[in-house]
Amino acid sequence: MTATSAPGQGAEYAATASEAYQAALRVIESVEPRIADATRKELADQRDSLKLIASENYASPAVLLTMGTWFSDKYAEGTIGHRFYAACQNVDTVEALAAEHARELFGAQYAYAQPHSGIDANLVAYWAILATKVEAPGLAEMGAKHINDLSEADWEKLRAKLGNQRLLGMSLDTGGHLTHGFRPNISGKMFHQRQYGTDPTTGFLDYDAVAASAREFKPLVLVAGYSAYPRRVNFAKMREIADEVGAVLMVDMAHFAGLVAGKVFTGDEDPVPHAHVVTTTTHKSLRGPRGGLVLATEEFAPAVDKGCPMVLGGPLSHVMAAKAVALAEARQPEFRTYAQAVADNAQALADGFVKRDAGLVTGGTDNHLVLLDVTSFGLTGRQAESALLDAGIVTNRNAIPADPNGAWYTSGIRFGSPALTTRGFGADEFDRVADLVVEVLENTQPAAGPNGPSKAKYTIADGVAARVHAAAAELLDANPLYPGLTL
Ligand code: DSN
Repeated sequence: MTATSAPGQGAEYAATASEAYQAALRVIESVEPRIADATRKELADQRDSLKLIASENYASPAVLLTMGTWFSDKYAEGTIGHRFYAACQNVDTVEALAAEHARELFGAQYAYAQPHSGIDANLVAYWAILATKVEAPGLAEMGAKHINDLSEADWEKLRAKLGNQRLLGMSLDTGGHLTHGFRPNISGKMFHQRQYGTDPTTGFLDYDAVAASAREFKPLVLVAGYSAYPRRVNFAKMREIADEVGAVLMVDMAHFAGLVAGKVFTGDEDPVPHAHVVTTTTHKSLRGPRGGLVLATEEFAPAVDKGCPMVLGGPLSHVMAAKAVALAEARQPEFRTYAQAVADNAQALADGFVKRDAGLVTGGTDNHLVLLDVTSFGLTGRQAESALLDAGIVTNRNAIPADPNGAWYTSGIRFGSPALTTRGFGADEFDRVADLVVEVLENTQPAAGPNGPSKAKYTIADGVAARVHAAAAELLDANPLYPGLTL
């Protein structure tokens, strides 16, 4: 395994993976050649572009191959050793290993590997909190042991109580996630929600303002964590706030789980010792398969363990197997080197932007992501995203705090370092990436629209996209994706 590249075990591992994929594609091709073609093209596209989407990465061949097995064919609703289907002994092995690796890696009391995605993990967490803090005491008050024993009238009372709880989370435009109480998302519908933001001057999280809002609103759930906030969070402080108002602290670490696993975030910045419940996806900086995970204290573990049937259906056993493989990789010492490089590289990218006078939300980063305010180039996020794509740079547009262009066109571009760090990029390459991004944006203009400048259309000065594409190709060729893998 190299220090920062996709974890392989040298040339033999790469050659074996290559053979495996060649064989798999021949099998697929014999049934639906267009899918084999699309699969080859996807690898080529991922190889030939600068992937800077903060929530993406490149999982190892071992992780990817683990997903393509007959575990996909097995139903296993229930939990380890307690299934609603027969013959789940091998799924039990898989799920127990995924949970064990997660507990050991993060130092958690309990881990649940079934959620199919981040939103599923958050739903399991919300309903586990409601079950523990509202349903269980409500049942006790009514003198019942199980909700099925309640009269219709009592059940309606309990349902009304479950649907009348409060959640305080970070707002979408300041970097929170839509599952943290955004009204169009179910989290904003099932809870009375209030959102906290960042300081309008600095862009940093203002803990005093969060505390003031929590004191006034008295939420059952305080959610910390982010998708587009380029700074670290002090989870010890968030726990103090939660304790003061009697709230449960839930942390969604989907974006930075790799930095927690790799011990870049420790002490007050590690959510696991401070939160009651922690959720994550497994495919972002953690570099595993696409899926979710919940960590919990013993208090919430029994309710989280009932994620199925509470919120989930049959677990994706093939993906749980791949989670176990990815978590085993993340427990290797090399993963710490990788995680530190992710943070160092994001810093190099931010420094590269700052020295080229590009405006950054909060002025920099101390995690894995950088949020560029593209109004400094006279562009919307949509125009910047498209122009960068023309030059082989894959990013996503993102709202910035109090975004004048709204959530569709936006005024920001979010960059992340996890994927290119996996390819082996270091600080010099990330500085060069900043240079290429600025070259594209400085040479892009909004096109004229019927009522003034368009928010979507743009023009790039002649030759710039091709020149940047060629320069990006040099960086990519020097840091190949899945070296040794030919299709
Ligand atoms: N789509 C993920 C992200 O990009 O942050 C989270 O939902």
